[in-house]
Amino acid sequence: MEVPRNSGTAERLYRSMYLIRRVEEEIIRLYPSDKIKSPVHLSIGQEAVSAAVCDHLERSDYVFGTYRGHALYLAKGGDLPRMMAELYGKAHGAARGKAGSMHLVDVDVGMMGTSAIVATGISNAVGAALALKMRRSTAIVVCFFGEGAVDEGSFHESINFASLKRLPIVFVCENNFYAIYSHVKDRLAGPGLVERARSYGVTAERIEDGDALACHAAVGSAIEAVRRGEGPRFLECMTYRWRDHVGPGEDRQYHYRPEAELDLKIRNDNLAALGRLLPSDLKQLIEAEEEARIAAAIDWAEKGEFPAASEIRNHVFAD
Ligand SMILES: Cc1ncc(C[n+]2csc(CCOP(=O)(O)OP(=O)(O)O)c2C)c(N)n1
Repeated sequence: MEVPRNSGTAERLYRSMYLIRRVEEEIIRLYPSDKIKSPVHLSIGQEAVSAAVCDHLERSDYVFGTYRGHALYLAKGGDLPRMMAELYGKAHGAARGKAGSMHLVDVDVGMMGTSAIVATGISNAVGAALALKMRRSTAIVVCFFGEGAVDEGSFHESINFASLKRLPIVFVCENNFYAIYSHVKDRLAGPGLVERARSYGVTAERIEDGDALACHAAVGSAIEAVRRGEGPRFLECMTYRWRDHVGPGEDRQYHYRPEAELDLKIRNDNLAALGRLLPSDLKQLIEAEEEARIAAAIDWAEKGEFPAASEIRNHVFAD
């Protein structure tokens, strides 16, 4: 990994990845207190993908994600205090305290929502891309999902339609190898994920893990192609989750993945590698600024009120 001549990219990526990492470490710290009233699916280890993709996006671009959505929400510029309040189930949370970690949303910055049902966000994202195209908007859509979603019918229907209509959408598949505790090689028939996307006439590429700046450059080319109107792209971004599928804990006790595999990924931490490229005073400044934001967000979440009982039926169904 080399520092680009414009080291602003490394700085922005480090700030975004550091924020995601530290917010999730705070979630781990707070979880035993039972103040967080929501299941959590952590992205520690996977920060580079959301940070790299969102660095190329405008506020007016849309993103759709999954229950593992903290990283995407934060990288797209979602409001941090409202995210923490949502995890606490508070009335001033991103979804008024009614949705929790798996349904983060901040439409003001184009974070259109996340879904707990595997692959369901993909068809929503394609619908949004169709709407943008019909309105002749210059904005694009990026849809995030895990490699498990590529086994679902919704993925195939959606990518076929997006290709047919040449919609302005990037499909970002975060391949962390495991769907819960099942390895991709035990689930995937055929040559691979990229080949599946290509079979629908979509330009597709695999981006290796381990170099946030290389990931940033590769996703940037794909996003620019979509912006030029060249139709959808599919990116298989290799990554790795360090923690359990769900919850704040480690999962070594389940023995579903080799410990050496996990240890190697932790040793080759993308965030630490990126941090080593920055001047130490700049790195410290970024960290101090983000720590202050995180502490303020937790404080705001803790002080807020729970929703009133009379709110229970509001904003659940459309009027
Ligand atoms: C349609 C559907 N089937 C099954 C589940 C249960 N489930 C929740 S997460 C998950 C694994 C998904 O793995 P992947 O798409 O690779 O994403 P990751 O959790 O690794 O981010 C499954 C099977 C679900 N939520 N929705």
